[in-house]
Amino acid sequence: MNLTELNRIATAMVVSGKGILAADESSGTIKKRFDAIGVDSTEDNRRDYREMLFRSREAMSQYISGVILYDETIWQDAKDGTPLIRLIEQSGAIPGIKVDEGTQALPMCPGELVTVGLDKLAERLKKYYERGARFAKWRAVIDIGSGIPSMTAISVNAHALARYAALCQAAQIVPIVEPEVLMDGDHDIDRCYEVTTRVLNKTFQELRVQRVALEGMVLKPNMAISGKKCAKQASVEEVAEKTIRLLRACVPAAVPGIAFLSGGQSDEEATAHLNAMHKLGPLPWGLTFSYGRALQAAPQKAWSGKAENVAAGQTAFSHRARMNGLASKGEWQSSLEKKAA
Ligand code: 5MM
Repeated sequence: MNLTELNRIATAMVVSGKGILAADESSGTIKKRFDAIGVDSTEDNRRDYREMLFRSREAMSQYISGVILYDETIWQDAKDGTPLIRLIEQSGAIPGIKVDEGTQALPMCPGELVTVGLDKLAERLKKYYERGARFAKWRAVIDIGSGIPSMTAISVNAHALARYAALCQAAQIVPIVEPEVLMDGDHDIDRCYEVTTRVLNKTFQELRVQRVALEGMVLKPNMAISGKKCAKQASVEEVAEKTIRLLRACVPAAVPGIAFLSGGQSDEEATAHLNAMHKLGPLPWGLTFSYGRALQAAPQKAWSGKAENVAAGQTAFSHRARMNGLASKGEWQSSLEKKAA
């Protein structure tokens, strides 16, 4: 393992002013997204959509540091025969790959999930590296509800995340470690804070036990935020203050960077929260976005599966990427959204 090189890549992934495009929707998830805009989820449509994003010159070269791909996409060619992964490299962004194989029910723990995909992972990572992937992603899902999460669910998911991260580093690939505490419930921000603290502490304990080099990884956490169904929604300032307090307590400064998931926040909320956190610096790590929905909802709608809408889709993507790029420096203002509307 060349730790200097892993650290160089991890640092580039979280460079100020840029962030990560999470375009790694599995077949089931992209179908849901396409259903919402009335587009059939065919291989060609998935290719056309992602090609539109990766050919967005302004967004990709100025505001996107890396792209997380799904297995299908990393082997797919653009319409003109150029591999999609080469489009990403040509823009100056770093290609990455989702390597988990989704979730399964966790035995003995009703309602809880464990992420799978460790079998043969070493072989798969070798192939992805040869294809050009320089980082990977594995997402654990922790739900908050009555009597959950159990310590069992937190432990087995942390263990799997650390197993994955160690295998990545041995294959010279930077692991994005994503323990996502869902924001779907009716819990308040303090419950999210408490559960996320337990999840991050256990995750870093496992990473240490399994000898993962913290200097060669990126953390992708949720923010400390109210559940979507909670009657009392925390303000932007409270989310920023509690998230930074939580991360300072749980994430060692050796970690080069943190790139948030958006988790179901609206586009503008996700941007405003990241921006507000940068008002609370200086911070010991790079702090940016690794958004899926909060970067792609607008371009998906603008594109709607029509070739004549490609330019509109790219404009919408570039706008969201620029807004989040500014937020990653604490330079975003809501008036910039209105001007563009
Ligand atoms: C893009 O969505 C990713 C893949 O999800 P599935 O495996 O369920 O299809 C997801 O892991 C994503 O990378 C993160 O959750 C961040 O996305 P959001 O939409 O929460 O920003």
